[in-house]
This record gives sequence, C-alpha cells and structure tokens, in this order.
Amino acid sequence: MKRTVDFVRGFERVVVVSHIRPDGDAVGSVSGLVNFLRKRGVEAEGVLKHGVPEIFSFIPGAEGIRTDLPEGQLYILVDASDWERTGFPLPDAPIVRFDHHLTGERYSEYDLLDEEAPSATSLLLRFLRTWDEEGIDLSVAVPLYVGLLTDTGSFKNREGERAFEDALYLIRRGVNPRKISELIFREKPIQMYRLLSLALQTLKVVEGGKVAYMVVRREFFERVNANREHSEGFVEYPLSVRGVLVAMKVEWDPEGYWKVGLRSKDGGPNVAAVAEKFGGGGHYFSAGCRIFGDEKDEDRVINALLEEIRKVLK
Ligand SMILES: [Mn+2]
Repeated sequence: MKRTVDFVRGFERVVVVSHIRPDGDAVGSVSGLVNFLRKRGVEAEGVLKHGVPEIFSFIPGAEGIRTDLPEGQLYILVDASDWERTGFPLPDAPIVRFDHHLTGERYSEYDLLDEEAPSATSLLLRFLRTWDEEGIDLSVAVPLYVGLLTDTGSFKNREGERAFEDALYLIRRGVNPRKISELIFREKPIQMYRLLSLALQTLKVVEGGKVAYMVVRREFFERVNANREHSEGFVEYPLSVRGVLVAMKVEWDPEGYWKVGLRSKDGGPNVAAVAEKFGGGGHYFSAGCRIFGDEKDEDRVINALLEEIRKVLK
C-alpha cells in the first residue's frame, strides 16, 4: 500500500479508468479517486467509455467524467480485471490496477489486488487512508460509499466485519446512508419497472428448484422505451426465489452478445467458475460473462449455461 502511494505520488497527470457499462463501484471508484487526487494538486481525469448511468449522476464529480481517453503520465485501472474491459486501446504509458476480482491481468509491481475487499472502493479507501486521511472529505467519501453499497447488494452479499467497518468510517466522514440509499433505490425511472414486468414473465425455476433464470430480450427494451441501464440488478429477482441457490440473468446486448449475470446464495456453488468457462469472471457469489453470437441463439445459450451450472452444483 505504502509503496503504491509513493509510486502514484510521483505523477502529475493521472487518468483513472474503469469498465464499460459501469456499475456503482466503477463510477464510485473513478469519481472518488479523481476527487481525492485533484485536492492533492494532481491533474486527474476520470474516464468511462459508456459514461455515467443516470441513477449515479448525483455522485460528486460524476458530471466531469469523460467518455474519451486523454493523454496521461499514469493510467489507473479500477474495478476491472483487464484493460480490455475499458473499451479503449492500450495507452502508451504505465498502468496500475486496483481491483478486487479473483482473476485478470497484472500491469505493474504496484498493482493493488485484494479479493477480500467487498468493493473496489473499499480497496481504494485503504489506499487513500494510507496516503492522507485528511483528504477523505465528503466528495471522496460519498463515491466510495456508493461503490460499497451497490457492490455488496446493500450489504446483503457480505459476511464479516470489513464492509461494515468501511461503512462506519465513511459515515463518520459525513456520508448520510439513508439519503444515498434513497437516491439509488427509491428514485428508479418508471421504465425500469415496465421492463422488469416483461422480464419477470420469462422467470423459470429449474433443476429441482435450485436454479432460476430470467431473460431480457431486445424487444422488451423497445416495447417500454427502456435502455441498458434499466435492467441493472434484475438478477436479484430470480435469486430471491425460495430454495434457489443459483440465479442468472441472460440479456441480449445490441453490440452482438448475450450478457450473462450469475449469482449464488449462501451454501451455493462458485459461479465465477461458470463465468470463466465462457471467458468471463468475477467472484464466488457474483460473476458474469459475455457470449457472442446471435439473438436467435437464446435457447442454445441458456442450455449451455445450465449445463455448466449443473456441473458446479454437484
Ligand atoms: Mn466491483
């Protein structure tokens, strides 16, 4: 931690980048780190290829995140297992990776990888506390809290103390947890529920009640005038069926692939092993992958996934 702080300190122009189709942890990591670096006098830029989802636009600094990759002396890759996930070509400058995923690429001896961290922002919090605790003001604490809250599924996905210790630390820095939860979970656009009502009609429970899945088809988005942001978190619905151990959401992405989200409950199998079979990755209880192909392949894609799920269920 200390060596990485000293390394990053040596740069004047730093670019912070995370993955395509960013979630709360990606937006929180980029905004929190950029806000901190700017206060330290570093010329920092935050980048997300697909921009900031509307639901996270309240995060301090979100409005300044760019969708193109600027020149920098150092690139910090956050919450992503490899640079390819940013959607940009490799830059001609050093890269360091701060991440909490099990798998992926190493970029430098200063990479910070901690699979125990409940979110990338939790790892980032340790980094920033090592650098200068006084720099963690509300403009840094709020984005870090958003990453922690969303990546832990509102603390449903975590056991042990760390996520709660981090939350307490950030609350003591001024974060209002009720207000942030309301902004994220009680300010949903109505299209999200219209899309959900269509997707729920595809909900199936198989494998003797242990596996549930849901499909989000292209026509659903068109029928209710929804966009890709509106299906975020849908995998929670098949997962919350009583008795289910493994859940998946299978969604057609107009860029030409099936986007698959996988979740496992306490006592369930490692879904990262399933995602890895299809070139994806993630964590034991939460993983994802992309399956390239045709929109008409829906049944074939689902069957291939179910076959791998059956193997890890044994
Ligand atoms: Mn994350």
